Amino acid sequence: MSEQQTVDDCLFCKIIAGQVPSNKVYEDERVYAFKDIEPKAKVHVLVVPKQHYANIAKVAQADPELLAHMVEVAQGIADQTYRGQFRLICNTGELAGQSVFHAHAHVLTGEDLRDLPM
Ligand code: IU
Repeated sequence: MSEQQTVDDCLFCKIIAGQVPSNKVYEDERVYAFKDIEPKAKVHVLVVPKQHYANIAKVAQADPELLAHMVEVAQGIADQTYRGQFRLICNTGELAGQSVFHAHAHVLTGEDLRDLPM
């Protein structure tokens, strides 16, 4: 897939393109990050690659540097909100709980998460 490729019926491609509104918290050439509409923690942000991949394993396979960059962005969000500490979740596949099939990492932070179930 080319750098610019999007998938027409993909919600996250539409959010990245600005066709669907979102609460953006960060953006650069490779990733877009926005607040999850159903937050599971005080800070719940989705870090999404701009290029469409079906899941995080595909990102790792095709572009490991992009995966590393997503983690770096998650760290930056946690640095600004909760002393650099965060939980990173990447549901991979329907049976794992993935419901949007454009790769994303859930960044949970902003509070003590030790009692929050996985
Ligand atoms: P999942 O790991 O694929 O289940 O995560 C998808 C997330 O996308 C989930 O936490 C939803 O609340 C979130 N989300 C959103 O932020 N905005 C939307 O319009 C939709 C889902 I649909």
